[in-house]
Amino acid sequence: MTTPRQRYRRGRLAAAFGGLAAATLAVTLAVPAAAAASTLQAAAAESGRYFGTAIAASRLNDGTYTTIANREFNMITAENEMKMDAMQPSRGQFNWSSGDRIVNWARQNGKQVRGHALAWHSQQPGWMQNMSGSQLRTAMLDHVTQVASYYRGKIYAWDVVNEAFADGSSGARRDSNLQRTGNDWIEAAFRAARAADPGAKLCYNDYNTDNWQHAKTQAVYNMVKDFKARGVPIDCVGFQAHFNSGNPVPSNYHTTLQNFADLGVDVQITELDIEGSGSSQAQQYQGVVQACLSVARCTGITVWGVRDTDSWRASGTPLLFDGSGNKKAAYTSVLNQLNQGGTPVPNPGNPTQPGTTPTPTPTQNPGTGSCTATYSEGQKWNDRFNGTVTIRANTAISGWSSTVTVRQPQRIIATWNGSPTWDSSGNVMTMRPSGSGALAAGQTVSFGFTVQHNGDWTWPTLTCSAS
Ligand code: G2I
Repeated sequence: MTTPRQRYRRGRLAAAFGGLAAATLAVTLAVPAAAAASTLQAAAAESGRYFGTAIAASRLNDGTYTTIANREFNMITAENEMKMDAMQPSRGQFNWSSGDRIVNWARQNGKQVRGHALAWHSQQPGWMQNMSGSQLRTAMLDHVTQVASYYRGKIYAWDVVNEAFADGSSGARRDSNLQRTGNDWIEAAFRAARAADPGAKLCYNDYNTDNWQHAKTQAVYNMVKDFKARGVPIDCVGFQAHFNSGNPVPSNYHTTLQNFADLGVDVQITELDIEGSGSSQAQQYQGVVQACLSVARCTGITVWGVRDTDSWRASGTPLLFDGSGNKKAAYTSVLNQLNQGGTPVPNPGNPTQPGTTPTPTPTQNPGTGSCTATYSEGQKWNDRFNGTVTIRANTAISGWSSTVTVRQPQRIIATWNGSPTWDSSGNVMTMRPSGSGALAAGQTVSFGFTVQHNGDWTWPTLTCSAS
């Protein structure tokens, strides 16, 4: 009898040693399973998933809070600081300070960031609440572009649009000033976000979309299906997962997550909290974790706060730590369930569909450039991946240089087919041709590198500059 965790580890070993003889494989099967992980992030990482929390900038001075957050979580969402009203309090005047505090804290501690949220009917600054029509549409798209551009390269996934569907049985869009600008406002927001930060996964995020039978769930599903069919750039769907006795975890939760994943998007549990206490709360948490672990494209879980007292609904004691920072029964059930392992996430962190040939992402040309750098994925291992950059001369050029920027905690550990130099941070490699860089118009040349990813599978960002 094997546990799912052991089966998972064997799968990874078998994959890692694929191609070797069965006799060798038999030896690898004898390797004992590692001890259970002791933190949420480490346990989730065993199957390629992240475990995150919402963070409030105002609590970053609280040592108990930051100690727990740093130890247990590796994905951070700003609870309020990156919403529209916080980011652009006056039209055209952006206030990055609180958002930056959270993003910087996350990055300094080796964590990734979910951006929340670019466009939402709620938490709009006053000046936007009073707008309508094409003026509002333009202002919304400008906001999406500015914010996603500012944080470009630092965001694992953006909640591009939040809560755009109505509750109840209508299956309709929620009425809002944004909706009244035209039904295509959502796809317009996604296109603007993709253009601004091509490396971030782009999510639609909502609540009350957990039960597969509900009209709202079906309506969101149909929108995502339509977006995928028409090529609207959507990579993921966020399930907020705010549960209580009136809105319990549905028994068909796994079905919901799997059906969305089958559309070709990642699914993420983005704002999990469950009101209650003791073993009943613990069991419900376990059920949610189990549902995510059983869906290959459920890439991670975020809880909506650290301690009960940090919660937006503190009286419901909905989180994993009590007000003193002690682990609750719910914490233990989540950790144990994560330690059972799950269906491994294919290509964690990668915005393209697993198993498909990745479409190279053209970089923005830096001004004078008459060359273009495109990235394509190479082989992947547990701890590292290879990438290839193809330089294409758009006109005849006499030389080129290309920067490859990885983000902490990633590190480039090997390169080939070029002469690299490095900036002081070690994150930016500038590659130049080893010999002559002259290329005829339309000619291409490639170089490659290995990234030790340390849990972050985001593609590097590229530039190309010609001489
Ligand atoms: O309502 C729960 C969540 C539902 N999904 C979207 C999330 O963005 C939302 O989060 C909550 C925050 O947890 C609250 O903290 O969103 C609320 C509204 O944006 C947040 O509440 C706000 C209060 O409305 C403000 O009065 C307060 O100044 O929190 C602010 C900071 O404490």
